Amino acid sequence: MHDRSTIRPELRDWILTTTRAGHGVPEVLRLMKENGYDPRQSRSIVAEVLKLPLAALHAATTGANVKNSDSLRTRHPEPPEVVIDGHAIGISASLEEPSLRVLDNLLTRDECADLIELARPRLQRAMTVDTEGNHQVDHRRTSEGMFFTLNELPLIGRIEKRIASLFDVPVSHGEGLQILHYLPGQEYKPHFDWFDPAHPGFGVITAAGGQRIASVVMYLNTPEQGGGTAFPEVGLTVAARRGSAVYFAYEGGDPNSLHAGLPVTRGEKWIATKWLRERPYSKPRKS
Ligand SMILES: O=C(O)CCC(=O)C(=O)O
Repeated sequence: MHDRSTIRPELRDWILTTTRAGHGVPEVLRLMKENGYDPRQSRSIVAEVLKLPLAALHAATTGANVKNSDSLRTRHPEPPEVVIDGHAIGISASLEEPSLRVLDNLLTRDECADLIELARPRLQRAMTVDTEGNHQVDHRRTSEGMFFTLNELPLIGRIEKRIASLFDVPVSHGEGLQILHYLPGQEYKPHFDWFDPAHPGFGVITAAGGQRIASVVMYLNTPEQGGGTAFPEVGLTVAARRGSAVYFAYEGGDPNSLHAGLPVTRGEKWIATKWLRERPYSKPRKS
């Protein structure tokens, strides 16, 4: 990912002036290459300056089929309440850019408690995925976590089916449910959940399931203080409340989907995260 703070102001101005003068992105990239810029880095810089989805820009300039999800756009529930299998889920807030919904009562109190107790003995330092597709310890992510496999237990299968019905994305497109536990001071600094097509490991990370298209962060408890999920590009912080969740979609790599797990300042925080892919990620073990 390109760090926006490192883009020189003169370069930013030149990109804006050149595109406003009618030159297309491929022309801008060609000129940058002529001036010694690495093409991958240029794509990332241009996407950042023009606020373009990086994946779409990558496809437009390389012909790569990085986004194959037109037939699978996540559908967002619009009414204030949706009932799935007798379970009523409220929608208390929504945004369009990024596509974001705050959902109340996605999980019951018992489901939250059971997920925590099932995960507790299996917790390990949470990792991130590096540019080669390997899992790594990362100072930006200081919580502990674990993964359930798809449909590992009836409880997991039930939650996965609920999410699939709510967003109209098949269960098989989901990664295994991840549980994270944060203690005071622990956090997950701002990041994107989608994978940058400019990174060398993109092919490896997306070989199964393709690109990530949406995330559902479910809060399993209410921290005493802190621990919300912040979306700094749109000035929104979603409070962590037991049973509620924030869903956000970023098909095409929406820069507004930048988000962070804010530090817990008192108490602890437990979440369950489901990442959805554009294609089947794995087959459920049981039906
Ligand atoms: O802890 C949170 O609120 C956000 C977690 C998160 O961003 C993630 O797991 O990708």
